[in-house]
Formats: sequence, C-alpha cells, structure tokens
Amino acid sequence: MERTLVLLKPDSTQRGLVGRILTRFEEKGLKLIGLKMRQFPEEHLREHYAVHAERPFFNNLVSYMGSGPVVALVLEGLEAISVVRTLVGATNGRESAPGTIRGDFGMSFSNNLVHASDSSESAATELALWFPDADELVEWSPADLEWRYNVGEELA
Ligand code: FUP
Repeated sequence: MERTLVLLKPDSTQRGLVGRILTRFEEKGLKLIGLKMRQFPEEHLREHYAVHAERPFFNNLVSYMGSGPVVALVLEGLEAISVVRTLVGATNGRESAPGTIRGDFGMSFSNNLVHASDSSESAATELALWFPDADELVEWSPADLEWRYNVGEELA
C-alpha cells in the first residue's frame, strides 16, 4: 500500500468544491487516513514548493497558496501515488482531460485546484512536512476492503 499527499488549494475552498473533489477520491476507493484544514503560513508553503524556488512563478505560487484555506489529505491505496495523479489530471486545467478533477472543474494553469505528490520520494517528503505527527493519521480498515481489491490476488 502507498500513501500520498493531496492538497485542496485555496481555489477549491473558495469555490465550494471541497466536497465534490473529496468525493472523487472516496468513490475511486482510496482510503482517507488524514485530513486537516488551515490557512498555512508562508514559510511552510515555501518549503512545500522548495523545488520551484528559483522559478519565476514561485512567489505568486506561494502567495496564492497562502491566500485562503487549504485542505490537506492523506490517501492510501495500492499504487495510490500514480492513481491519484491520474485522477487529478494535467497541470493546466485548459488541457487536462475531461473526467479528471482539473479537467472537469478548472480553466486555469496556476489556480489548478489540487496538488498531489508525484513520486514516492516527494510523497515521503511531503507527508513528513504536512503530517509530522504519526497520531495525525488514522489506521483503519474499510468494511468493504475485500470488494475494493481482490484480496487473494492483489493484497497477497
Ligand atoms: P503539478 O505537479 O501538476 O502540480 O505541477 P508542478 O509541480 O509542475 O507545478 C506546481 C504548481 O506550480 C502547479 F500546480 C502550477 C504552478 N505553476 C505555475 O503557476 N506556472 C508554471 O509555469 C508552472 C507551474
């Protein structure tokens, strides 16, 4: 099982899309194991996007991410990192495929609603930054797990 970090960015909260976006992940069968909402401080957001620190759009990106509340999620599932990236869609909402979250809900490249970890390395770094305490994550087993996966084959 993999864990991945998802952020519902300030345009998701401002536009009242949190419930609908969260539903996409739940309906897919990903397990929600962490969730918190806050307007995060600039220093934290700069660290999250440190890989882009030298890029010209960096200051705007940090300012947008700090402009309103963000909902941070931890999702768990088999190959969860790539499954979530596929659900989220391409960075530019004008080009992301219909059926993806960005493709269905957004028109912007910068205000693109959702962040999702793009590799196991970034997931590990981002989970440590956004959910530093182990007790923020809930260990639980969905009652229908045996219907989400073929337990004999896939979870053997
Ligand atoms: P993604 O992995 O799809 O979230 O996108 P990136 O990590 O490449 O970029 C992070 C965020 O920076 C994107 F969500 C949008 C923003 N961005 C810009 O605003 N301008 C750019 O030229 C590139 C990225």
